[in-house]
Amino acid sequence: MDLQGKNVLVVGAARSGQAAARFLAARGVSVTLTDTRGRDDLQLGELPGVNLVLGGHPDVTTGRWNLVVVSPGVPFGAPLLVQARREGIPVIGELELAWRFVRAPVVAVTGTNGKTTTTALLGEVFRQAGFRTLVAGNIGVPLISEVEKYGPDDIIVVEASSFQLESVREFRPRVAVILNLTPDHLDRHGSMENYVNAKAAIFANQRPSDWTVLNYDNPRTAALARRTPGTVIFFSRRHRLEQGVFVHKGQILVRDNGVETPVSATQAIFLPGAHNLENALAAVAAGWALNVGVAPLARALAGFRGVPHRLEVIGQIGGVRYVNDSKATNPEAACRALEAYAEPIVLIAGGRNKGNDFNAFMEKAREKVRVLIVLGECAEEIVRAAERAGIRQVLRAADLPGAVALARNVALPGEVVLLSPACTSWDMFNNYEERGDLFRRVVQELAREAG
Ligand code: UMA
Repeated sequence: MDLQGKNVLVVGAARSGQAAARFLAARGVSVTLTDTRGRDDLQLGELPGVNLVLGGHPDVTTGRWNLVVVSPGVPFGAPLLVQARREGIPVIGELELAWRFVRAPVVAVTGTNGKTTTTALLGEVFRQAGFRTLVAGNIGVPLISEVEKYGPDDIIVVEASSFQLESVREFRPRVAVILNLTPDHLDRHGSMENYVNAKAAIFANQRPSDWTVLNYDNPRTAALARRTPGTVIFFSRRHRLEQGVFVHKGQILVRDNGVETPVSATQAIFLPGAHNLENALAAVAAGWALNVGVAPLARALAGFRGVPHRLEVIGQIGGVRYVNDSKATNPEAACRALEAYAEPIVLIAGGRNKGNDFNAFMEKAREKVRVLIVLGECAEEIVRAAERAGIRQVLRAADLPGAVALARNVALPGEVVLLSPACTSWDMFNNYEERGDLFRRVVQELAREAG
């Protein structure tokens, strides 16, 4: 991508925007970083050679700008971007910018839930297979910040969100993985169709020599087999496939051109829950596509301990297990967390609703949850769904430390206190990591007090 002599406007000065601006400035490109938020509300790092326009955006109708690079959190329909496109200025996302500088084969992972776990697990698979491996993207490391350090003999595993995929153009992973598709981010995408289309961009530029890994058990995902130009590898937890990766008699098997290869016993997978089995099947399919071999796959499945904020066990206090699932920012993810435990649960949920319905979540909670503690902007919406589902024990907390204190009071030995909010953190925190970190700190403090 020739950027010499170009004026580039980078929109959004959080992690992605700062990384993109730094990358461009280091290459001598004239770059301006802009954010609606002011300096005091941003955590700006060193930005040598970057012009800043903060507390609002510059005029894009002056003819000055040749390219706009947008952060994932900026809606594609934001007035500034609409105007830029009207002016004929190309608008691309940080992921697409990074793509133009990629030299390593890319495995990209998307889906409504399980992206982060599967991305991290695949990182482990390729490391076990001896590859220098970068794990980046929505998982928290903007791809642009590391992309140039990896060459053709290495591997890049990218977690790609619908926000990032909405603004790609030429992005073409060697392997594209779509784990599942259920309603999410509808406040931003407007409809399920738009959301699915954003996700489908992950394979839009693929060719038959590339691979598309799809969940056979999830109808919306399986249907994408008809749309991808890549070669499909299905995975299934429920069906014995003619071709693909599946579970049979407690074994993960790959069936490829009529030959069945056992990879691992499902019991050997460390992470709990049916959803993690699906993540494991997807990782096996992606690893298989790139010929990593059975041994590294099996080692990765047995050794991988999960990622922070995803069913992360913080500790035990008085026989009660405390689990941080702050990354569950939608009801579907929170339902999967509930399903992962046989013990009665004290659930902490609530935050900002992304346009989701809580009824099915509360139906599931009625089976699993003994006490529900709600907090955040949509607390009352959850309470109403809980009432409809017939959940009796509902408590309200003013904030997260208050919710943990309530949970400590009501939880009985043998139970699980689970933070699985089903909502984004954006009403009270900058991101789910901050929310999960606070939960961890508060629980650890309680554990110290308890001796
Ligand atoms: N802004 C403007 N103008 C606007 C709108 C927003 O200037 O019109 C500004 C905001 O004030 C903000 C910035 O634009 O400062 C947007 O930043 P961002 O939200 O993109 O934050 P980053 O730190 O760059 O984080 C992003 C991803 N965030 C989102 O998609 C919301 C991170 O995913 C990702 O880890 C990171 O890039 C690195 O790739 C987080 C996330 O919540 C984990 N993702 C969603 C999810 O997983 O459900 C999609």
